[in-house]
Amino acid sequence: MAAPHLVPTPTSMTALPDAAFRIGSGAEITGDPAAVAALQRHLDPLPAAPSSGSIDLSVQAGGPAGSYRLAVGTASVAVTGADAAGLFAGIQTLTQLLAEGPDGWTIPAVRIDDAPRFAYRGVMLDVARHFHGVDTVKAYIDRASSLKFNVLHLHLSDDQGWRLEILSRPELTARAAATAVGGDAGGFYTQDDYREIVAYAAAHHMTVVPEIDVPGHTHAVSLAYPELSEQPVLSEHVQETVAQFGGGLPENGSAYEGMAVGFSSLKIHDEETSAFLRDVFAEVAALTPGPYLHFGGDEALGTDPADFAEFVARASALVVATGKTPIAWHEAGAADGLAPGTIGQYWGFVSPTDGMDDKTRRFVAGGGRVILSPADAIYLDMKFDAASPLGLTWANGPTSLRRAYEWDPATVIDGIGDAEILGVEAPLWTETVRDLADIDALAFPRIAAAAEAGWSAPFGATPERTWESFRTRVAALEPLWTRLGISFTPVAEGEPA
Ligand code: TNX
Repeated sequence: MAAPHLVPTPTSMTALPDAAFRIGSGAEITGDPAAVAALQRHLDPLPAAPSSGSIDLSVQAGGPAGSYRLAVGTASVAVTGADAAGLFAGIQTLTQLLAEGPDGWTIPAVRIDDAPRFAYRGVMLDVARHFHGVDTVKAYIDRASSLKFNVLHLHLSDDQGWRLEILSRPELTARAAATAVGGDAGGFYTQDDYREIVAYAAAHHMTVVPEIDVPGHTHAVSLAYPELSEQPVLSEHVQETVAQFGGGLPENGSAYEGMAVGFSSLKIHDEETSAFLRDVFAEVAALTPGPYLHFGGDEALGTDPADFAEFVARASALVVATGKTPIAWHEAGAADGLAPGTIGQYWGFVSPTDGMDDKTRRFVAGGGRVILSPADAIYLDMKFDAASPLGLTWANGPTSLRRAYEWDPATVIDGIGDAEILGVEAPLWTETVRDLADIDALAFPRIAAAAEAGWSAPFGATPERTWESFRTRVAALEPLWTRLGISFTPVAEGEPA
């Protein structure tokens, strides 16, 4: 019996010799009502056909958090989650097992025991460089949750726009949300929109992590509250980016439509800035049921290191005061005085450079853990080959599907192994990404490699955790992705021989 093709590959799977379970859209599904509805949505498009038995979806406390067992026989299907998230994960597996053959749709006879390696399995969507509306975000939640991601990090503010309504600071969306990179239309989420995203994510067992990026990446604030902003620092890097990508130099008070980074900063020492952060963090925290609030801290290139350290220490304390656990990009690890337990998000390379690993280790010394987003492996906004029409190349050139796959979270930073790693996150920055089709073309199939890094056994630890196995398994998902309307890049195209 050849084993079915699954991504992320499960902890253990036994293909059974029994005849497959036959299924049609009218199949009888019993058990947990939310799970029944979730599976029903996947079966609805199938043709009506007699099923060979019933499908039961239930929660039975016992196994590790997020785990499930799945048993498919000729006459019955049972998915048992250790909790609701585990059951939902099991349904995603079931969806991948559905296959169309000469006799209609079937599920192969199989037993699976499966549990996630890491608790935090994230995707990030930058809705600041280009705004992506509620429907696009929901579509990305559908996609990510089908691969067992359980965190959606939204990058809600940047130089090019402020994307979340803040009632106590109304000028942010009134004056700083209308445009995007390249002069494209902007947009923002009302608080109701945001609640709708949070609820949709929760129904897909995903937690929303909101990011308000400070003290840099804040040019948009200068349009709304100029008194809070320093003048742009026009470094050589900024000038080079403008020369390469266009967009003009940033000027306070005018919308920024280019792609340069690192030129903007809030005023570090002003009490007004602290009051601003207090107001913004309070509203974002109140809207967000999840435990985390990300305060950015990356690429404050024009800010004096001592000022930066003072600022991120204060920002982390202000996040703690809202009752949330702070997350920051790894640069913030340089600061003494970060709130204990602050989580660091590493975005250096698979082989760390420039002391980025030192900064990341400091979060662990402070009682926090680490999220790994190595840019030259799982930045989904990198081109997959030099000819990709979309994407950037700064992270060691194009990132092939193979490079996205061949790394392991526990070997990126010395001293940071599974115990110190909260999880893995695949960011999608959107300087070049305008709509869902662009998102799909860059994210798929590489997002599947990130899913496996977050869920499955360590790279190389099992025969399935090899490039050869993954390449076959991920290509086998293409018919499912087609059915789901995903505009993926074909595996063969993303991975030239
Ligand atoms: C670096 S990664 C950034 C973003 C850019 C991205 C483009 C990080 C924390 N900052 O501001 O959008 O590169 O790939």
